[in-house]
Amino acid sequence: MLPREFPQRSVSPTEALAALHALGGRQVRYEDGRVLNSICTRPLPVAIEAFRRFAHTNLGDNRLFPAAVELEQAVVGMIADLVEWQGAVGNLVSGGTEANLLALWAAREQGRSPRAGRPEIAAGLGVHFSVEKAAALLGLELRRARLDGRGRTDIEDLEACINENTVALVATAGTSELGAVDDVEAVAELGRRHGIYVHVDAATGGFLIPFARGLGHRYPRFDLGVPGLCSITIDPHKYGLSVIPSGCVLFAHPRIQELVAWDSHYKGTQRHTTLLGTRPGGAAAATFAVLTTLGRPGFERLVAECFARRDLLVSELGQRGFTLVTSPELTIVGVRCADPDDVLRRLEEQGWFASVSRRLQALRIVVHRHTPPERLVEFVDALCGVQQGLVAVGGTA
Ligand code: 0PR
Repeated sequence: MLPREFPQRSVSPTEALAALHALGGRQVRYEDGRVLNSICTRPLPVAIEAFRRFAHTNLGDNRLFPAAVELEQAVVGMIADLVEWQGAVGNLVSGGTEANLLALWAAREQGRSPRAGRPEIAAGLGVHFSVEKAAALLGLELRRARLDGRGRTDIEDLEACINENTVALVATAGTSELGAVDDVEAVAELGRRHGIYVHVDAATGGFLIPFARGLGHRYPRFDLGVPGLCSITIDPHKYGLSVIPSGCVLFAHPRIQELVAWDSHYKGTQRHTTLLGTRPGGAAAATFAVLTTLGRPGFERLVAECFARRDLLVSELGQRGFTLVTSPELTIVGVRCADPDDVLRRLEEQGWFASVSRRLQALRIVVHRHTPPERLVEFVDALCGVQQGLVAVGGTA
């Protein structure tokens, strides 16, 4: 147990670091290949080094750290280019939660009208819980539409959720639960028809889909050529291999971003368009380092590798008689189990970290670069062992 009183004596940096080193042993290491619940991974070494070099910089102060702010805007431009949102404006933020919050804040402001009634937003049931948090903070009612058999928002049901109070529709390009990709074009069309703001949450899919397309996979479009899209979330700290905290929000037009712009207290300091004031320049440097060292070929290799592993996992699961919730579009696999909580607990006792979808009551397995193919096969062996154990003790798994 670490001390919780304020230190009354000083220790050397070596001692402080030794204490941290000792703690490392109590955490799960991505490198062991047993983390199957996380969309995040160990950042590339170059990202960690870049973060270290810019650790003192603050994106909230453009006068002191113009280079960090330039790095931020370069990265925003690169990400906009990647998802074909050229000309969009945006910021690096703390993650998907802040990005979704900013987007829905802008939507609420844009949708303000003298109409009576509490403002509402509508999204599919697969929407990330960060949207629930944003709705709670912004005083928005969240209406949820059914999903189709593949975990995508049912567009007819989404339209049925729209009423005169609706200020935004949220489409997800890669749900955290199943990696499902909504028909964003259809959601944008609803937005246009009803005059409603459309936000795309590509926190998880943003760094997968553009490269997977390059490998021949097909997904719905969510580029700016789709009329009606207003903002998008894409997180470098997920499949972008950057450090935590690195999220990104883009707005289709500066006038939308203006809705969440605040004058600084100080003359000569930029207007803030993020929730946080003091923001890590280290994150901008780290993401810059990752995007430039990997480039499109590096990311395509990575995504090809993750997809090949996913296919291996799916085939191993199929051979052992497991049923999938649906065939995965990205790197998240849902597996039907009679008692997924028990399965999860038993797997965890053996050092495997998967997760359980609360809504689907299914085991959720995330494939990432830190889990090599042989580990995935071992994992399926462990899963079989656990299932057989449950049946042997009279369970119905
Ligand atoms: N939108 C989507 C589609 C997401 O998948 C997530 C996070 C967010 C928004 C929110 O992003 P931040 O967490 O960056 O604010 N998805 C992961 C999830 O809930 C977050 C995560 C990552 C959880 C690693 C655990 C973990 O080990 O599954």
